[in-house]
Amino acid sequence: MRIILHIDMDAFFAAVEERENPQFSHKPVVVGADPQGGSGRGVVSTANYAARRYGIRSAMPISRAWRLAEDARRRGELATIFVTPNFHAYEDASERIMAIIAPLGDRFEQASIDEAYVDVSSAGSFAKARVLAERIKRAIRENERLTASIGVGPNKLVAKIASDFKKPDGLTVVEPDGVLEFLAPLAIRALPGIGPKTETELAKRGVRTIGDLHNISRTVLVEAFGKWGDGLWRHARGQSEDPVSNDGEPKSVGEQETFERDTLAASFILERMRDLGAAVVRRLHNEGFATFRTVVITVRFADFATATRSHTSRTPLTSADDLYAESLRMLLPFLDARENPRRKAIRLIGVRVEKLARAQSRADRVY
Ligand code: TTP
Ligand code: MG
Repeated sequence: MRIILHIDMDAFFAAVEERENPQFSHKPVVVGADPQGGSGRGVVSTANYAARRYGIRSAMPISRAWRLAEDARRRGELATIFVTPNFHAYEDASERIMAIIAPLGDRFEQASIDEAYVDVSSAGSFAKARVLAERIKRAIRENERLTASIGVGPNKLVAKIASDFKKPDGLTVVEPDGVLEFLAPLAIRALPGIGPKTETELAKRGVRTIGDLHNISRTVLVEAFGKWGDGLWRHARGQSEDPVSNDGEPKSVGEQETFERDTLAASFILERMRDLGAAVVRRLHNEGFATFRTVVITVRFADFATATRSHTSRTPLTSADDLYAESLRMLLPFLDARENPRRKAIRLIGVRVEKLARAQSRADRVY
C-alpha cells in the first residue's frame, strides 16, 4: 500500500513577509510588482488570506489588485500592504522547510518553492501517516513560524487535491476506500490539467463536479478528448501511478519574446532582455532552484536568421543581475558590426539558463 503526503505552504511569499514584518500581522498583504498607485505593470505573486477576501489572487495584474484594495478601503475595510518580492527570504525559508520534511519519508520530491511530496508508505497505515503529517506541521510552525496544509492519500494526485481541500493550516487524510466519495463533490477544476477550455467543453455536457464526470463512460471521454480523455477518466477516480521522485526535473528555464515591430533600438532591446531575465530567475526560484551556471541567448533577425550564444560560468550564478550581465555580454555584439555587419533589425530575443542546482540541503544542520 502506498501512502503519500503533499505539503503546501499557505500563502507562502505573503506569510514570510508577515513573519518578517510584525506590523503586517492581521492586515491584507499582496506580494508582487510595484503597483505604482494603480498604474504599475506586472502581476500579483500571491496574496495572504486577508487580501484574498478582496478578490485578489496570484497572477492577477497588479493594477487590478490595487483597484480591488482601494474599493475595499473605501468600504471602510483594512488598507492593503503591497510589497515587492524578496526571493532570498523565500528561498531561505523554503530550504529550511524542505530540510525538515525530506528526512521524514522513504522518498522526497520538491515540486515547487513551497510544496513537496513525501512517500511515507513504510509508516504502514494512514493513522500513522496522519501522526507524521501533524508532526511536520508542528515542526514547520515551531521552527519557521509558518503554516502548511497537508494532504495524505494513496497517490500524489489524491494527496495534492487533499492538501488544497482545507487551507490554510489544514490536514486532510483520504484513505483508499474514501477516494471516490472525497472527489465526487469537488469542482472538476480540482483535477490537474483542467483549464477554462476543458471546463467549458465539459459544462456543455452538464459536467461540473468530479462526481458528474464519474457518470460519463471512458469511451465517451476518449471520443471527446482523445488519449487525454482516458487520463481524465482515471484522474476522476483518483487513479495515478506517478512515483515520488525528482527525475522529471526541468533541465533549463527560459523565456523569449517576439517584438511587436522588428527593431535595432539598443535601449529597448536591453530593457526587454532585462525583463526576460528577471522572469527567468523568478521561474527558476519558483521551481525551487537556487543557481544556474550556463546562460544561452537567442537572437532572431527580421529575415528569420537565428543565432544562439552560450556561456558557462565556473561559479554558480544566482540573481537576475548576474543573468543580465551574462546575457548582455553575448547580446551586445548583435547590436553592432561585430555580429551584425548589415545592421539587420531584430525580431525576437530569448534567454535560457541551464546547469541548475538547488540550494544545498541543510538537513544535517536542522536535525
Ligand atoms: P502557491 O502554493 O500556488 O500559492 P500560495 O502558497 O501563495 O497560497 P496557497 O495558500 O493557496 O498555497 O504558490 C507558492 C508561491 O509561489 C506563492 O506564495 C508565490 C509564488 N507564485 C507566483 O509567484 N506566481 C503565481 O502565479 C503563483 C500561483 C505562485
Ligand atoms: Mg502554497
